Amino acid sequence: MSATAEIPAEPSPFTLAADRTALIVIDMQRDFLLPGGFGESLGNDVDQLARVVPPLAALIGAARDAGVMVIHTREGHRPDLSDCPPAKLRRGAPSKRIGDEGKYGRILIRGEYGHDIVDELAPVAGEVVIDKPGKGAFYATELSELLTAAGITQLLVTGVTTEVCVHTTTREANDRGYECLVVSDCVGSYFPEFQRVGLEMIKAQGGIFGWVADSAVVIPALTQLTTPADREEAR
Ligand code: C5J
Repeated sequence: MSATAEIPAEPSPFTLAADRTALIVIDMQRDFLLPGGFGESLGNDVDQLARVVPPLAALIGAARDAGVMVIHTREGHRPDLSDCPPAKLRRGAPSKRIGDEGKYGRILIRGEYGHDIVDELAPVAGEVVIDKPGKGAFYATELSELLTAAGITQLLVTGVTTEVCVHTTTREANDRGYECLVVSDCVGSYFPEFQRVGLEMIKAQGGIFGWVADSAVVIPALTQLTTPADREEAR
């Protein structure tokens, strides 16, 4: 077993350290991804997000096999909306707002069907799920303490949407000193242009707040961190 693996990322190679890395899966929730859900009610093309699911499922599987910590997040609020700022509540299409009844229950409310993670990417026993009221995963959550306690210094960042919660979380993490590699085909935007530019922004200027690589190179690096015996043991 090797403790590190080199990923041919942009703008420069990224050295993945097995025991210091966590995979963070941001907001792969039914409300954002499923037809008829909140995301679609805002006029978005949910097919743009659906394409993230297969490569992300493979990446999560590789991280689990490598013993890399997997952390899931969900954007949402308490049923009484006490943690939802009025400015956020007022935003969006007037027909459908956070807390309103939607196709999958009350929109972005904890405990509702739509608030939970899509079946294909469901957390397994022992994986942490962080409920966050904001776009960034560090704001008003226990994420920072969790990562510090686990000795994590690198994040593989995935999920939706690229230009909103993925960017906000990556920027927050970068400012806190984490090395962030955003996995390009495992993040998604409703807007192809935002996807393209969102990824460009991360790796521009010498990697101004992160690295970018696709799962075709990240998965083999994760696999390199394990031996077949390790993988067998992890099952
Ligand atoms: C948005 C998110 N776009 N998870 N949330 O409102 O990116």
